[in-house]
Amino acid sequence: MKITFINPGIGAYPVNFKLCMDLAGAKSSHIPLALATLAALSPADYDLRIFDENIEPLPERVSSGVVAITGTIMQKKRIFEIAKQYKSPGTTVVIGGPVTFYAEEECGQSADVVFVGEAEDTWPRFLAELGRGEHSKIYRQEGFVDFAKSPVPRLDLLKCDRYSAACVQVTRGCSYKCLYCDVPVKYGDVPRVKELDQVLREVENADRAGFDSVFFVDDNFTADRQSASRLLDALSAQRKTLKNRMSYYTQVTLNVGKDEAILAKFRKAGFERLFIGIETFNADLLRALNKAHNMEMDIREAVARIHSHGITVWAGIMLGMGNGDYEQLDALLDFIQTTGIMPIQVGVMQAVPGTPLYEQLTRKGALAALPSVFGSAVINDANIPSLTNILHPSISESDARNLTSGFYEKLFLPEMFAQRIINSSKNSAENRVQTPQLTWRNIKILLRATTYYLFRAPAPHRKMFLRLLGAVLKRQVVRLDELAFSLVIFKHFHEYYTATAHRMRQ
Ligand code: B12
Ligand code: SF4
Repeated sequence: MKITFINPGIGAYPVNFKLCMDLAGAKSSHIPLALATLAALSPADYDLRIFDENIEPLPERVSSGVVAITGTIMQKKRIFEIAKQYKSPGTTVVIGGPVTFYAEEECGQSADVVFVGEAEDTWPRFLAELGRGEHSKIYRQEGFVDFAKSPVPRLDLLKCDRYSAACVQVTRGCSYKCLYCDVPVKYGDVPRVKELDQVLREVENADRAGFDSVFFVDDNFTADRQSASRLLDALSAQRKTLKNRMSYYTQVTLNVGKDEAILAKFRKAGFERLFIGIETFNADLLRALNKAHNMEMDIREAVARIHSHGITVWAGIMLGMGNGDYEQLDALLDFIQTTGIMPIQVGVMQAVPGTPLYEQLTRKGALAALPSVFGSAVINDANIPSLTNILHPSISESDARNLTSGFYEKLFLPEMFAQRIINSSKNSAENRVQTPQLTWRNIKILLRATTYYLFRAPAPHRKMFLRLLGAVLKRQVVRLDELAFSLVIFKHFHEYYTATAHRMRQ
């Protein structure tokens, strides 16, 4: 049996770094882990191919028994086009992935078979049933799979040299219950953890495949602190045995700031960045979002503490949470500047079906009827129906758009960004200089970034680059590895948020 797995192409989004891949020397930032996992769940003697439209054109036609398409809600339109393109009498077209959580019916209209939820149990069952000619239309995971059953993903089927980073998933689920978040709902509120040995094997595979960077894609890496701590120790020990000097990053909660021991372990294991949903500095809002764990210590101090371990805080910030947060945008900007948070993902809050927030707002009658439940999840599409599906009595849609777009523009002004890098260095690990590893790959990235800033970038960006070089000479910036990274991603952030702000105003 031949199976063709497909990851549909997607435009620029805040954290897919599409607009700086030219500097990074890759076609796409992260591997499609779901497809490599599904391939590993398929019988080894099947003819398996993975195509990722983000790194290569898709074949015009495929002569495959099964075409299996993954994707998020943002890829929906393209998923359906591809499903249509490959539909033919001898081919079973299958759609799975996060998109099916929210668009199950639509997916069912485009595909022969739809998978909802995790597929470690359902995918092998489907293949067996297909072999007997008796498969179902919908495969739905009831409850949660035994995560120990999730196999080592087949990186050998990916064109690894076209990606910046590999992905490894250690846990699924989160025991917190932030009001707006679908992770505990979709993946469970008791974290499930993969076997430590398997995680190490997956990292080793990434190393062998030539990666020097791994994103641990857990929604909350320290959800089970004990096993996270054990894994960090094991990763530290493993580091010396790897071919490449690995740099890691993952997602955690802000209260990691009060845990000096685990921060030291993160650093020792090679973690450069931690993505943290800070969302807001407003205590009332955090409480309303059921996110009091962000206030277990002073938020500024928590950020400074993490920076002091030589680890970059990568913040998720949300707007449109009500209670007048739009009136506090200047204070929010000041918070971001003074804490020196460089990479930031800013979004407008939406009520995702299945979350406590969605239930609450439905009861209150505060949800707009939109063509897409997500409103701005399709912000890159030509017709943005609305910023969000949440109705705010205190602010009009046009005011919200103006304020949000103004905020986006200011956040990635070159002078603001440069100052943040300098501010973040103030706390960096006793001002210890950290240099990027001088591999041929990194040298090429540095050369590309330097050429870009000196000769191709707009004048204010060149000025920012020169100011930062000056700051390095004055030892105001000491994390040179992170500076190189920041200069690369700034191009993406600036272009993305400027273009989005522009579209929002239209
Ligand atoms: C890693 C990650 C990324 C990476 C890499 C994405 C990539 N290469 O695909 C980066 C950082 C680039 C990224 C970007 C974004 N992401 Co993201 N990301 C994730 C994250 C944390 C892990 C995904 C992952 O690899 N999981 C591990 C694999 C093994 O699990 P899985 O994908 O769920 O697959 C399982 C099942 O779903 C199923 N399955 C999946 N596909 C298919 C296909 C078939 C045919 C079948 C049968 C089964 C099946 O089988 C798998 C095994 O059980 C998830 C959160 C999460 N917990 O999953 C969010 C998540 C996928 N991202 C999300 C979002 C919103 C985004 C962004 C828009 C954020 C932004 N504002 O910029 C962007 C753009 C999306 C894009 N596709 O480019 C949302 C998607 C929401 C939705 N319902 O569609 C998620 C679910 C987070 C959330 N809870 O909201 N993301
Ligand atoms: S801590 Fe993060 S993953 Fe956990 S419920 Fe809150 S937002 Fe979701």
